[in-house]
Amino acid sequence: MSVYDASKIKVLKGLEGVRKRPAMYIGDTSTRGLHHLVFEVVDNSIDEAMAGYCKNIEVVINKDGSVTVEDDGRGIPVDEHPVYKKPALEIVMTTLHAGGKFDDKAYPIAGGLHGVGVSVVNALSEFLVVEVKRDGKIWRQRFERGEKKSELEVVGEADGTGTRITFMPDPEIFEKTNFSFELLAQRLKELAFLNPGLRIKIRDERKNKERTFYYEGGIVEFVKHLDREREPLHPPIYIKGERDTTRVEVALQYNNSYFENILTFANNIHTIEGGTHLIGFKSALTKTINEYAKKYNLIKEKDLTITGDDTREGLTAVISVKVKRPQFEGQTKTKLGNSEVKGIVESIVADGLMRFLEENKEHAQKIIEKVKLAARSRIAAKKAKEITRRKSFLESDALPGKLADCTIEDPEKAELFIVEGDSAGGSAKQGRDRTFQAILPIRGKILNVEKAQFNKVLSNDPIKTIIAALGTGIGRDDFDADKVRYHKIIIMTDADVDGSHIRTLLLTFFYRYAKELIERGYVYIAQPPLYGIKKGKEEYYAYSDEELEEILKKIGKDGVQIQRYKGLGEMNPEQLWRTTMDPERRILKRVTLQDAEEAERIFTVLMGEKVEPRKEFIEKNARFVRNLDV
Ligand code: 0RA
Repeated sequence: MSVYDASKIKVLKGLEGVRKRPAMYIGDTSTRGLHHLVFEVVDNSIDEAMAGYCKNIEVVINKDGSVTVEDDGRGIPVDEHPVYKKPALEIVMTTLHAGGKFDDKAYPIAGGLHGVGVSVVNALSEFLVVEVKRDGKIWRQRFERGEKKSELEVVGEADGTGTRITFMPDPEIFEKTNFSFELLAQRLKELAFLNPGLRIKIRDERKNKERTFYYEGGIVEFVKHLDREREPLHPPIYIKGERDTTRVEVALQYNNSYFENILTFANNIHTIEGGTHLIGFKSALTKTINEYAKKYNLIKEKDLTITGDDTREGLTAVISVKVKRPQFEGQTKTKLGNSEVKGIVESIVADGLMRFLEENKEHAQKIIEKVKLAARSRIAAKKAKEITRRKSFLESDALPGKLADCTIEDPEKAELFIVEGDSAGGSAKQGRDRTFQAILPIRGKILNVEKAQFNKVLSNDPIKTIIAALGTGIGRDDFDADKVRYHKIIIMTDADVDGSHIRTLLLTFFYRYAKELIERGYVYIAQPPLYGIKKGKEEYYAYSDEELEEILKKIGKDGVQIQRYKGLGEMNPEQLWRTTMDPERRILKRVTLQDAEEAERIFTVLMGEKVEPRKEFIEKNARFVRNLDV
């Protein structure tokens, strides 16, 4: 057997493995995995940008549902590989873990599921066409399900260089193959913030939609963007440094809210679980602020100490590190593990921050006032609690009157439906299986916890009832996830703009005050149907417009009655049970930390004073929640 044959067999085996166990390579085969295909290709273009060769990336969702990613990088090499005797491009497309670059990448994007290589995208595509502009020519090659369908050939003349990859996700692999503009745009925007000067375009040929992301100012603009609806206390602080082969960039800004919002990235990957870069940052912040305050005798009270938490109240920050050999750990492989990074970030941030404070005394003054305020209210809250001592109703065992509890007491089997409005609550109470399903109707305005102080949160009726029903208590010192009375907490709201608004408010509450319940996977969103379809005695339910089309195709349009459900109240108890509550038939979307974080981010805009962006955002948000993935 020749070398060529031998390698070919090995290659096919590799890509067959990808098709047999796609989840091992892209996480899952749902919406998330599907979109991962695009990011996988884009990551390669980003690598070109980080190496200084690429200025433009364009992502197009084509009319036929395929996606094209084009960049103006160097182009995948087309010359023949000396050992394998085939074009390098073919090897890149058909060899697992060939990654892309043969040379040692300076800062490889290798986080979690990233960096598995374009060959994985190739394996999972019904077809994939790659076009390369290099050496004055346009080269092209086609593959189907990872197999070569044409030889690499010259198809034209080119000026400039670049790579264009078009692929159609394989419906044999993916549950759904329709791409979401919003989902792609969100990540591309993030990448544009993280790579200043890089222009990233996304176009949706299906609906003539287009957006361009380009940020000269990088993460400083990112921080401004995150705080765009808040009141900043000073202009963003930018710190940059490099040690050994680790590059560190931080932008931070205090605003007049009470929450911390720190986003961390390692090699462009959003490290949701944090890691050593975050630890180093926090430690530098606590240390430097205390040092500065002490040096200038800014704390007059004897017993006022500034804790780490105090230094992060109202702080928005973006931390971006580039690490030569990144180690990603944690459940979702989004936690940076490299131990050397902690000290590097710590010393770079401490130096940079101290210099800023020294050179900007007025801003420093505001920051110190802010953290002192945080420290004082923390101490005051603790004292107040010690004085009253009595158990507040939140910690007592009394359940709220509105709660229709279930009979089962085992939290693992118990479900809590949080339902908006009394009428839907009534239907849910009648339709439920009372052995394991509890119903909590909520009425009244749910507070936007993002803008409220803790005591305000505690006096908001809907939130009080929810905390009491959950049984967890609330607050930094009192919340205890182990006490939760239900392992499925299901948010059930109308499928309209108001419903999505309420859902966002609830998600924000959970994100800020009961994060651990989300992390444990206890929080869900119910999916009521959008349409009820009747033909004679037969009843059907459609959960999306596509599904409605499918059903109509199947049953025909004659004599069909279609009802568009605007609210849960339009369904009778039996219908609500059948479509939305029955574990055998319902669809539940599990809320992930990312989803909640996104809801929280959406928030500042939702609640903003400007009416237009708010309207637009409610609409977008409605779509976002619909796209939530299990
Ligand atoms: C291998 C080697 C080089 C670049 C690439 C792959 C490359 C891959 C992709 C995938 C999408 N866009 C891409 N752009 C480049 C280095 C080429 C050289 O040294 O000239």
